[in-house]
Amino acid sequence: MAATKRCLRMGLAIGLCACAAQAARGGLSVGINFVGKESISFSSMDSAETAGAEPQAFWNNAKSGSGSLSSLLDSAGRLTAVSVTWRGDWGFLPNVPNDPGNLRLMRGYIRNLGTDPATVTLTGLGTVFGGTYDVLVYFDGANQGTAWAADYRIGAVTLRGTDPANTDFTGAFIQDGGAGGNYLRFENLQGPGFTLSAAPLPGSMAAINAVQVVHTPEPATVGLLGAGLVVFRLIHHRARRR
Ligand SMILES: [Ca+2]
Repeated sequence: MAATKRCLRMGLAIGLCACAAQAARGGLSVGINFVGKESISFSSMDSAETAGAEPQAFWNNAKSGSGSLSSLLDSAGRLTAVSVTWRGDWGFLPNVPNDPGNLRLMRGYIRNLGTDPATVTLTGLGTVFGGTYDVLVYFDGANQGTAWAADYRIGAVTLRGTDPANTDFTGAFIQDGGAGGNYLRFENLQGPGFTLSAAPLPGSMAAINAVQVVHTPEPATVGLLGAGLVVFRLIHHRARRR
């Protein structure tokens, strides 16, 4: 009987550790800052600069119009198995000051390459994010007096992003729910990787200033962790009374 209880407690403890590890990934993210043409944007970020609608440090700087990076850093500064490849046009700047943090994040960007959409492909996410994750796509182009509208697509999900006329980023992140803004959020994605494409509507351009992958704990995991803690406390309480 005592051995059975010991096994039960050990099993619970192992389960709790697994749940806690999963929950601890909440808040973990991987961010890519598109610098564009560095010789005109000078917008590479230092690792200590915190930025984003989900604030994080250790942004990975993606320079030039096309390229790839491997072993991206996560928001805790650890090397990961995540890689990124991107392709787009470059050399443009919105009217955003080159100040540390959010402003610098939103300064350089890539955009559609002629009639080709801009594309960003991430791989290796399974080892970092395990379960589900959200993808935040930041956009602010040098559109001046013309609103730019573009379709941003990941898999079967397409979100419309509109950079309003005469509007450049001044420090406030605005999620575009249909009325314009400067970032979009793809929710509850799964799998080891994805390709984001950004295609402009006629007369527009499609900018990508940054991409951020944010781990989201599955609701079942959070519930299981809570229930597990209650059971663990009950068993512990009973054991102390005996
Ligand atoms: Ca703009």
